[in-house]
Amino acid sequence: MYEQAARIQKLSVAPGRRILAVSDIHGNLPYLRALLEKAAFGTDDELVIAGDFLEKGPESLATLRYLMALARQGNCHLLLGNCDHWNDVFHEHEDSDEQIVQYILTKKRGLLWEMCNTAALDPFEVDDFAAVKRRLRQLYAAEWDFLDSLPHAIETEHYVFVHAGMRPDKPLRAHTAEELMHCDAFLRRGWRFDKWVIAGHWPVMLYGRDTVCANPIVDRDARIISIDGGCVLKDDGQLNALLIPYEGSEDFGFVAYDPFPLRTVKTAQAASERSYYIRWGDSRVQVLQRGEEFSRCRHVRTGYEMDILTRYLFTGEPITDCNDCTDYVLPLEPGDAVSVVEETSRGYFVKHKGVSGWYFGELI
Ligand SMILES: [Mn+2]
Repeated sequence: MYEQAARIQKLSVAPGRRILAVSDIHGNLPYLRALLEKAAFGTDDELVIAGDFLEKGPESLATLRYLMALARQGNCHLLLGNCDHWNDVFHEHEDSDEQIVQYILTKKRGLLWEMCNTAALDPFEVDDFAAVKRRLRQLYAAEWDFLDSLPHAIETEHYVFVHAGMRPDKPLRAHTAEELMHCDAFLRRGWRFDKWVIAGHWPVMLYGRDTVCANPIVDRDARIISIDGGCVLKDDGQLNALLIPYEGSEDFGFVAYDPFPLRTVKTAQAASERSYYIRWGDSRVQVLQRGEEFSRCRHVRTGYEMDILTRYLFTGEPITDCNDCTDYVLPLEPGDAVSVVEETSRGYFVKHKGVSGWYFGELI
């Protein structure tokens, strides 16, 4: 379904206008609103939404409509990610229907689920999904037309914005949609570019080794900027806006939003000498001792042992997968601001400047 040639949109940015890039909102409208407010997004800025604004989170339809309204103002530009390609699915013939129905019924969220609910169509009663598709196409014509109009990449004079990545060995316009939307671990491929490539899709913390950091990664050798802060997908995730002061600038900054309450560190704490980050895709652990609040676990692949919040374990089995977690103890000074992700009987799991870890002292 993605074998089609990628649609590329050229964007010319007037001198002096700031560019903001946000990716992977995943239906989290409150984060998006708060982030744009924090970044003081206004009519003098250009905003690029680098795909995956839909699915996984709670408000795909409202997020889509909010972005449609911003786009009508003329300074918000969206491109499609792998979670936003529903329109292409709609144009496919019926072989894909069964998959779509399965997706809706197992996830019970996402754009189609919300559209069905809003239109009082019961997706559980579906036996003629082709008819449901026709009905949704009629009822939400404006939304589908808007999605239909979106490109897979946006190119300015100095930057290429894509959802997941691109190849260095061919021009942007020679890519398929699939190549731009499904390039996993883009930063790990050893590719370098002439123009800066700004991409989401792969939560940036997955590039970390033993610690968890949600801030954008600017790789100046590769000329790649990875911006997905793990919004919706990670318990301690955030929504990032990359800030480019003007077209051609390499003075990249960012603002990030997460909803966790801010507190102040009272007592200093040194960093742990070792730590590990158990993450999605490599999260199989053996439960050595299951406790009420924490369980002692051994990461199966590496043998690393740590205590994990018991509710982070996916099942009650002795071998199970778990939420992303770390035992890293953050280096902190009195007066440091931290946001509190988890409050436990042992201490706080916090974020400090985008880095997640434990704090066992007192907070003000
Ligand atoms: Mn994606």
